[in-house]
Amino acid sequence: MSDMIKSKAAIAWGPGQPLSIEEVDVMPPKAGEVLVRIVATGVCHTDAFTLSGDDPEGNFPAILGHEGGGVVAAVGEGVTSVAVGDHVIPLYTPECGECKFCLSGKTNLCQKIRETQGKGLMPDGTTRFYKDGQPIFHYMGCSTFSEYTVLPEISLAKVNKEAPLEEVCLLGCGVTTGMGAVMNTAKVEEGATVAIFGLGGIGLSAIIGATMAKASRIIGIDINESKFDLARQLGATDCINPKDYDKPIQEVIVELTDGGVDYSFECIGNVDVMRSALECCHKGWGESVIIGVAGAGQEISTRPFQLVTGRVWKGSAFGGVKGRSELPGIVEQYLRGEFKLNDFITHTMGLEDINEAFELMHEGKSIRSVIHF
Ligand code: NAD
Ligand code: AHE
Ligand code: ZN
Ligand code: ZN
Repeated sequence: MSDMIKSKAAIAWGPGQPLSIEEVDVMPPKAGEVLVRIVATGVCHTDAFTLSGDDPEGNFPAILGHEGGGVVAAVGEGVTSVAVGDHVIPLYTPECGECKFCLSGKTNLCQKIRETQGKGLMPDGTTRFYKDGQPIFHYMGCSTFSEYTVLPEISLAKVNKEAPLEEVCLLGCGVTTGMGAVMNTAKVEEGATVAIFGLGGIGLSAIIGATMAKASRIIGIDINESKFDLARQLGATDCINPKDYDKPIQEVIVELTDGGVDYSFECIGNVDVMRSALECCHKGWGESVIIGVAGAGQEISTRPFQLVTGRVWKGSAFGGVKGRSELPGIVEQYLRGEFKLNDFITHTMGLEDINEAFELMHEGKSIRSVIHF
């Protein structure tokens, strides 16, 4: 394929501005790259975080979106692992299989293209998107808020065509992240006690993971009580609103759980809550996993004594999942009915209404809005 194509896309022209729906030019995929027609994409809080201007890596103008599902429309020279017509999920955490990180077996954080990806560029240092000749940046290597997007081959998981892309797009970020943080990062075991801070798409997925892991107690914490019904349906045993207490929420949880939980997860991006999440863990062994993304310049703190006395602080990106080798299997689990995705889809809309998806998120009215192209 050698011609550029026209694509409907939502452009983020600058921080804090609504997205603008425009027609962009998409250049053909170069060697090792793939053109994908996006069928559906979720809107994750990280898209809003970058749009807000808080992301130190935010580049503008850009096409945001990183929770998509699509169909391969064309392949560049040398691409062998996917073909036209394959169903794919874009990966913001690629898997090259040959970098030091991939070979370590200790992390899913492939670094092969991380530098250019963080600059909003393809691995060769250029962009495939233009508007009236002006280059538009890629985002997280995905840019799923465009009908057509170009990705490196290593940033695509090929998945079963039976799976509805309008639902499994959520496995491109939110659901995989929450479930994976519980299963892969923390490795929650049967009978463990768990606290999950923030019951959006990520926190609710962490509840699914904790339920699958047969945790004995799953405490959901949120300041928006409208999230509690679904949290309970998915397996939360307790739902707590910190605003109902006149003492720090970590003290409440420590009292409720005879000394603290075995595992906690921060799914908000609030550094004060990250501290609470660590400090509600049991002395001697409790582990707290940070999933939420905090803005530029923010830092976490606690008394080192919290760690000296055995609590562990760690983080998780994309649930520790290696996208190309593991995501297709997670799609199969979904197809076998091991977990549901439609519970999360509170709203669907066309790309022209994407700003409404951001408003619903900020108002706390949605879990996931899914954009259908
Ligand atoms: P969301 O907006 O859907 O959910 C956040 C939830 O936190 C909401 O229910 C909100 O009411 C609640 N909340 C806000 N402030 C709170 C507080 N002080 N105490 C208790 N609850 C509070 O967001 P999401 O899409 O679920 O994403 C959650 C976070 O995870 C974001 O920071 C996002 O950037 C991050 N994230 C990280 C990864 C990763 O790989 N590490 C992946 C996806 C998302
Ligand atoms: N660019 C930000 C950090 C953003 C961040 O932490 N992203 C997560 C994924 S969030 C998905 O919704 C991630 O995977 N991080 C690992 C990585 O390599 O980006 C900043 O602070 O600079
Ligand atoms: Zn995300
Ligand atoms: Zn790699």
